Amino acid sequence: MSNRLNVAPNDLSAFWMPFTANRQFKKAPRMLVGAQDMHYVAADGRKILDGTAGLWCVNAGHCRPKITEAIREQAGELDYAPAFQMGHPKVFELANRLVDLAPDHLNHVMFTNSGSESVETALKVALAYHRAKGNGSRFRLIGRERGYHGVNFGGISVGGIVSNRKMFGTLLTGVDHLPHTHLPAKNAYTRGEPEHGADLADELERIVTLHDASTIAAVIVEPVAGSTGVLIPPKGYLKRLREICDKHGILLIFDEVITGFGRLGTPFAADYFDVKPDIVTTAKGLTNGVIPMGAVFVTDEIHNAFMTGPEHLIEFFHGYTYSGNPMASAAALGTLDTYREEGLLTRGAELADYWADALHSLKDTRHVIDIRNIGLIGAIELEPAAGEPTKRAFSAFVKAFEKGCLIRTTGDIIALSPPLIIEKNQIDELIDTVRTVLGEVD
Ligand code: PXG
Repeated sequence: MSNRLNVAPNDLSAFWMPFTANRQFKKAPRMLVGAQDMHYVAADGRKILDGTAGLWCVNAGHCRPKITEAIREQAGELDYAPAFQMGHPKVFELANRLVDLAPDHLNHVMFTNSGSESVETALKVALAYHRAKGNGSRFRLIGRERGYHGVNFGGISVGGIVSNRKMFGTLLTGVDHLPHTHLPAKNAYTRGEPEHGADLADELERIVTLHDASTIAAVIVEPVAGSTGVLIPPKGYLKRLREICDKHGILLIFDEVITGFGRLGTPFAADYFDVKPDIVTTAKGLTNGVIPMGAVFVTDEIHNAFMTGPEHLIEFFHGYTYSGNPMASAAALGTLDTYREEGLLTRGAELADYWADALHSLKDTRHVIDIRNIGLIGAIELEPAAGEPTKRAFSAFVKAFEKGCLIRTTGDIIALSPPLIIEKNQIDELIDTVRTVLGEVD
């Protein structure tokens, strides 16, 4: 570890931190100064067990050698190549590797720099696809209550988390929302996919009846809703959505920014649920979180709809300066190598039962009102403190950090999503810490 370990910045006010209680943080900062495998190192030198894979992204664990080396080499070889009208070999190699890994029907990929950009890209592809096919009247985008699709305008429009939307005016027009699938009265403490709620997919029929199918371009959902506090789709729900979309010529977009790259014990959630989305958005685990990058997968049908007209013309007016840039491409290739060599994209399936047992052992712990799990994702929902929603979970988060574990909270829900390299004794440590912390918070 470097000798910078104990050096704390002396002024914290300049940096307006994202999605952070800035004033609370700056009074008692939680600084991370190092990381290796399953652990962070805090500024006071303590090792912190990472129960959240950073922000759901460090799937292979921290500072993995293949990834570090790939970045180091790339930085000295080709730093940047223009993304438009020029190419470099690694981005093509990456695209090939990714479509090999993705479900069979997804054969083309575009690159972005974040999950939010992947979502904007997917929504724009959906609209433009219909227009290219002569169906320009399909302009509506359907999201879902409690959905999280990043923070850009398209994403918050189809998203369904009120605090992410309410400050920002009219958003996109022509958007409607499916109901969320959280049915605690019927499904509390379910292991894996809940029994009740597949019929909520039929709400799409109601939306189609209201707006007419000829106005609807796409439906976007997270296969497992993450940020809102882990809502696992009821059995049969996603297949039903697919059927209704097919019936009405509507594209189905899976936002796999969290579920992509092994989180459920399969490479993608589309594999886990055996559903074929038309478009899949990813980011996070694509580069193990090390360098920002996202990827959007599409079918041949969508891709080929654009490959018309004179060949010297740009087919799709969209892209970013850093789309598929060499450093991110190298990081992604190093990440895919690491996943493959260590079998990480299916390791979640091997650990899923142990993980589920450990989580559900918290059932009778103080404050707990529901526990949910799938793959290597877990959620522990707490009874909110009277009159002070979110405070109890936030206190648990702060206390867990003091006790050497990084957990994540959203509202009064603790969400856990450790790196896929976690060992069973570390699962025990994480869950025991949560148990202790819940015994201590008011
Ligand atoms: N879609 C989904 C499904 C996501 O989970 C994004 C899009 C946006 O990705 P970017 O890279 O633009 O942040 C996300 C991001 C949390 C948490 O703790 C979740 C996300 C980001 C930060 C925190 O739940 N998801």
